[in-house]
Amino acid sequence: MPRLSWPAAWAAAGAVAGALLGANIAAPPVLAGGAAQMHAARALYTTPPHPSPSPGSDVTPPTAPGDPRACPPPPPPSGSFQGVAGLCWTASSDAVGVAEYRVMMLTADGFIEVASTSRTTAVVTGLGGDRTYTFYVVARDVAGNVSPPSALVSAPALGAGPTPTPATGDTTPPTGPAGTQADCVPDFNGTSFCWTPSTDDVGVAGYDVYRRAGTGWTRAGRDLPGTARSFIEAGYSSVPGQQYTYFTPGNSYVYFVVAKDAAGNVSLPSDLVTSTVPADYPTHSASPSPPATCRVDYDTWTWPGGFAATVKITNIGSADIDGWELRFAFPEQGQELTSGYSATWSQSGRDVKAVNADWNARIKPGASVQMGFNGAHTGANPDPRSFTLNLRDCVVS
Ligand SMILES: [Ca+2]
Ligand SMILES: [Ca+2]
Repeated sequence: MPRLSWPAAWAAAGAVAGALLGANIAAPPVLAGGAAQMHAARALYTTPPHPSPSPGSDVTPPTAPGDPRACPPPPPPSGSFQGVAGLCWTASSDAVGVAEYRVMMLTADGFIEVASTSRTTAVVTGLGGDRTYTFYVVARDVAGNVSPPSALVSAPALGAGPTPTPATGDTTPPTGPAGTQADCVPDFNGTSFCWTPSTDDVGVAGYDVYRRAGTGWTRAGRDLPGTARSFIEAGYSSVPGQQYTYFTPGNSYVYFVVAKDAAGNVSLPSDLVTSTVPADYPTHSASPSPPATCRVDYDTWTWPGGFAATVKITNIGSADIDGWELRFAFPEQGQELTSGYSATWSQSGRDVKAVNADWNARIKPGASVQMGFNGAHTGANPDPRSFTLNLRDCVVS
């Protein structure tokens, strides 16, 4: 639950906040025009940066803003709140000086900046009422170095708000994903976590996953299907010679997941979950690849212009596969996925991806799951040459 308090900080900010809220009431903002309103807030709260004695020599970012919390601003002199959330935090420290704080808000399209200020309080306006929003704060110093993100904070918007978004139809967000469990995909060279599915009055349309990065939260997984209940991210590519370097073996990474419905309502975030990349996982340069734990049987029936394919995955390893993502590439430009079954199928360029359905997520050692799809082609319909499951190579039958 967000902590509600009315700190002394508002006493200092009171005049400005009062002016801002007065302006809100005189000209009620709408969320569609929220950016303009938010810029108004930004203009009110931004002060010129402190002059730097030696610009460019400061390469150390400020510390993260501390203890972010919901704190309602003082009531407006007249009228009432209209879709307003207040935030407070404790100051960052920096050897030279903090120039500003930036407030980022979670939306269905990722985090967006909704306020910047030199104070340790912010008022975010133009929000839909009866809704709780999720934020974090970063500090920027005079030289432009940005701090790590603060903790996440969820704050309610006070007052009815001008125009809820969406304006009609489904206005109830899904429940937040619960029961996060780190490192739930066994024997995987990367990070993974699982969750208990969210529920929604209409239906969960998908999930977004965020990873904590040096200066904010990065959207690491976007529009995962509504049936998804796990997320994986690889430290190393399974393609020989193609090694990703942004993950370090043995390092831990922090994530959360949110659910979205088709109307664009976003849930509260899940609990944070910390996943660790295995420290001793063989790399391509250091040692041979580990033995494959999956086998793929790919069969097609082809006719002029079209084909039907069946795909069988067999677990030839010794551990359960719990949640999977099969990937392969069509050898020919003209090969195209048109519809699939028993998995969530998608194609990007020549790359095809199939993500497990709820009911076939788990594959016991020795067991198989079968799925398939219909496709189109423009002359030739060769089989894919290789398949990966959870980014690891499979044996091809
Ligand atoms: Ca600095
Ligand atoms: Ca809904």
